[in-house]
Amino acid sequence: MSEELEQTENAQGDDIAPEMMIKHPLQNMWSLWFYKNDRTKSWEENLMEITTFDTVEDFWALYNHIEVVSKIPVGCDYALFKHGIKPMWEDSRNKQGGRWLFNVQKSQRVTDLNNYWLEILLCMIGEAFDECSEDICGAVVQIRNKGDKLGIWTADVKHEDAIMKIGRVVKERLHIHQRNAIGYEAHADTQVKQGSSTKCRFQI
Ligand code: MGP
Repeated sequence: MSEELEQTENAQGDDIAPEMMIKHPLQNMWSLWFYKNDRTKSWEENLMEITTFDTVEDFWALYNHIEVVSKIPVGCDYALFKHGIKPMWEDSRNKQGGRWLFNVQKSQRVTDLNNYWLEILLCMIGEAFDECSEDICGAVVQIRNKGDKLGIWTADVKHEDAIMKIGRVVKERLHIHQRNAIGYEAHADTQVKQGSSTKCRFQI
């Protein structure tokens, strides 16, 4: 009986083309994080690692399963980081780094934010920055009443060439107009900022 079952399984397997059975691997393994805005907990306690994937198919399964960014509650974040890097300044692979920051007006939450976020995810998992993809740590989208934010986190503020290339590629892929400048902030500056804005190390 068990031999029959084995044969049946083999017969079924033979009918499926190999390319339909093998998932398409990504160059890196990625983890999705969610930051829940719960005032009774500390910032770090509110941060949860949801799941990890390393194939194209698993990325889409996850993306199609979770709530789109524009519908998550105000005060919450999604973050997608290379597996093993926590989406926080303190992680050893973020410590020396910073982020390109895109401020997205509230009115664009419905029209543009979901597409911007998806495009950033595809740039990262598709390694769209060529040799500079090494410098990518991850990205964060933050839903805020004062205006939503997209941050692309890179490894080292001293790697100017990689930072500039990453900024240029993202700006182009998001179709951000030339005249709308974006800034790159060092995490070290963001952490000690006074007031509402942080000085930019680079602009593009
Ligand atoms: P935020 O959530 O990045 O931005 O940081 P928000 O809510 O728009 O607030 P604003 O200050 O930028 O106007 C809010 C607060 O969360 C920070 O002031 C920190 O207290 C905490 N926080 C944010 N990050 C990214 C970190 C982090 O990486 N590590 C730690 N320890 N706290 C963080």
